[in-house]
Amino acid sequence: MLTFYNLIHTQHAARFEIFRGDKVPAFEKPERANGVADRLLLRRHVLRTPDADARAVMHQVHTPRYLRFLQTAWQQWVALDPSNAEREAFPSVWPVRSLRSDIEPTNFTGKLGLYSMDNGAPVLVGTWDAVKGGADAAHSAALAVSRGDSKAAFCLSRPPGHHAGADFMGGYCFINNAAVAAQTLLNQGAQRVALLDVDYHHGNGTQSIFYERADVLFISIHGDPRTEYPFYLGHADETGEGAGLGFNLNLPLPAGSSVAAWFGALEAACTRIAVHQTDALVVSLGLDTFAGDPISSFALLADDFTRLGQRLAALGLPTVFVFEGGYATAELAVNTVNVLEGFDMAVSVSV
Ligand code: OKP
Ligand code: ZN
Repeated sequence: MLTFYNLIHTQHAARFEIFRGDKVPAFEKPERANGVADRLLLRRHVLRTPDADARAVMHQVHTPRYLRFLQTAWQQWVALDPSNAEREAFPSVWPVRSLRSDIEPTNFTGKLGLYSMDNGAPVLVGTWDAVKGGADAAHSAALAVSRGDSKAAFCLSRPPGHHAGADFMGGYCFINNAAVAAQTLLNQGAQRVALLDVDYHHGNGTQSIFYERADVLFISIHGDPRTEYPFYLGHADETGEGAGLGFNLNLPLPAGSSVAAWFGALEAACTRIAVHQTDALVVSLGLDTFAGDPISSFALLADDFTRLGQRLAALGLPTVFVFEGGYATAELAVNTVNVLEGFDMAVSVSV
C-alpha cells in the first residue's frame, strides 16, 4: 500500500481533553500515527512524503472565513495574553439555536466558539501546520490514485478530519481530509465518488459538506447517534437534500452490535456503492470499531479488519484510505495495516 505520511502530525498534540467533567490525557495522540508508520515500515510498505499543496482544494470544502480563522487562531490567542502560549485554546460558548452565526465576533472566544461544534478540538501552537500537512497528504494520495500510480493509497495523518464541517472544527478534527481527497478525485476527472466512513462515530462533517451534492455519495456505518457521539447527526432518515437527495446513506447500529451486524451493514454499503457506478472510492478509515477501543462499543477483532480490506478491494475501485479514529493504541497499528494488507491481498489475487 502506497502511503502518504504527514510527518508533522506531531505538531498537534493536545495534552488533555474534558472527559466526564475531568481533564484526562488526550485519547487522540501522536503515538497513534507513529505506531502505524512504524508497522508499515516493518512490513516493507512504501512511505512517501506529501508533495502537493492542498490549499485550493481546502477552499472547495471549507469556507474562507473558517480557514482564515484557523490559520491565525493561535496567534490571536497568544496576542490576548503572552502567557497563553503555555495554554491550549478551548472554546467555551457556542451559537446554538436562536443565536446568530452569520456575524463573526471580533472577540477571540466568540470566534473560537463560532467555529467549533464541541470542546474536543483545542487549538495549539502547531495545529495549523499539522492539519495543513494532513490535507496535503490526503490531496497527494488522491492525486497518486488519479494518476494511476497505484490502485490505492493511504493518507496517514492525524488529528482526524471527519467531524470537521465546512466552517467548524470539533471531535478532535479541524480539516476534513477525506473531503479533500474526494474533491481532488473529482477535480482530476472522476464523475462520481463514493465516500465510505467506517469510523465508529458518524462523520457529521463529511456528511454536511456533501449533503446537497450528487457527485459524492456519502455512506456511514456508525454507533446510533441517539446514544453515541456526535449525537446530533447520523440518523437513517438523512438521505440528502436538493441535488444531493438520495446520495447520503446512514447505517446506524446500536452500541454493542455484533461483528455479524457490522458486516451486514458493510454489505448494504457495498451494494449501494456498486449501483452508484462509482469511479473512485474514499474510505474514512476509523479503527475505533475494534472491540478494545476505549471510547467506542463495537466488537471487531484483528482478523475482521483484514476482511474489511478484502471486501473493499472486491469493489474494484481506485481507493484512497484516509486515517480517522481508533484509540486502542497498542492494537491500532495491527488493525490499520490489516485493512490495508487485506485490500492489497485481494487486489493482487484479482489481477
Ligand atoms: C473522533 B473520531 C470531548 C471529546 C468528546 C469526542 C469523540 C471524538 C471521536 N472531551 N469525544 O470520530 O474517532
Ligand atoms: Zn471515531
